[in-house]
Amino acid sequence: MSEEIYQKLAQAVIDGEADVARALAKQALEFGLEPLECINEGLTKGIHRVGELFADGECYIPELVLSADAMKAALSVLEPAMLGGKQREIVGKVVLGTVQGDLHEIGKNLVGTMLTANGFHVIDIGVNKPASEFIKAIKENDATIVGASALLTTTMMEQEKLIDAIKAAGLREQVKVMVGGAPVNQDYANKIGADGYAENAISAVRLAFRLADAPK
Ligand code: B1M
Repeated sequence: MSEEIYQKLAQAVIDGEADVARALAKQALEFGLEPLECINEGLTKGIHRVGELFADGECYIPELVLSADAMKAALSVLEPAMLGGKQREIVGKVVLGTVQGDLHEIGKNLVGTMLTANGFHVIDIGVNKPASEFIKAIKENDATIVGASALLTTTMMEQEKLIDAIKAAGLREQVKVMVGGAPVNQDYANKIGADGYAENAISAVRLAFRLADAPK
C-alpha cells in the first residue's frame, strides 16, 4: 500500500497535478504513513525525475512550474503533520533563505520545516535574497545560525559573498553559517569558510544541533 501511494505521489508531481498530489497526501496521512517518508520516497523522487526530463530537453519551464506547484500542494498537507503541534524549548534561532538570483524554495522550505519540528525558531526570509537581507534578519532576531540555500551553479557563489558580508558586518563571531542545495558539497563549504554543509533536510537538523552546541 505505502509503495503504491509513494509512486502515485511521484507521478502526480511528474504530471504537475496539484489537486491529485494534495488529495494523495491527505490519503497517505489517513493511512498512517509517515509524512517524511511520503516526501522522500514519493514527492522528491518525482521532482528529481522532472529535473532529469528538463535536463534532457523533454520538458520545459511551464511543466517545471506545474510540478513544483504539485509538490508544494502535497507539502502543504504533509509539513504541518511533521510539526505535530509539539511545543518545546527553543534550541536556537536560524535565519534561513535562498540566495540572490535564485528562486528555488522547496528544499529551503523543507529544511525550515524540519528545523522547526526539531525545536529551532526559523526566520525564513524567502528566496532571491541579497546578503544585506540576511544580515538585517540576523540583527533583528539576534540569530546564532544562518542557513543559505542555492540550487544553481550560477548562484552558489552568493553563499561566499554572504559569508564575506557577515564578516564585514562584524557578525562572524555571532553566527554559524550552514549551506546547502543541489550543487553545493562539503568541499565547497570548506573552501568558502562555511561552518557546515548539509546534503538534505535530515542532515541539516543534525548540523544545526551541532552548530548550536545543543544535544539532539
Ligand atoms: Co530549476 N533548476 N531552474 N526550477 N529546478 C534545477 C535546480 C536544475 C538542476 C534542473 C536541471 O537542469 N536538471 C537546473 C540547475 C542547473 C545548474 O545550475 N547546474 C535548474 C535550472 C537551470 C533552472 C533555470 C535557470 C531554468 C531556466 O530558466 N532556464 C531557472 C532559474 C530560476 C532562478 O532561480 N533564477 C529555474 C527555475 C525553476 C522553477 C522556478 C521553475 C522551479 C522552482 C519552483 C520553486 O521552488 N517554487 C524549478 C525546479 C522545481 C527545479 C528542480 C526540477 C527541482 C528543485 C527542487 O525543488 N527539488 C531542479 C532539479 C533537481 O533539483 N533535481 C531544478 C526538491 C527539493 C526537495 O530538493 O532543492 O535539492 P533540493 O533541496 C534539498 C537539498 O538540496 C538540501 O535539502 C533539501 C531537502 O532534502 N538543501 C539544503 C537545500 N537547501 C538547503 C539548505 C541547507 C541545507 C540543506 O542549509 C541552509
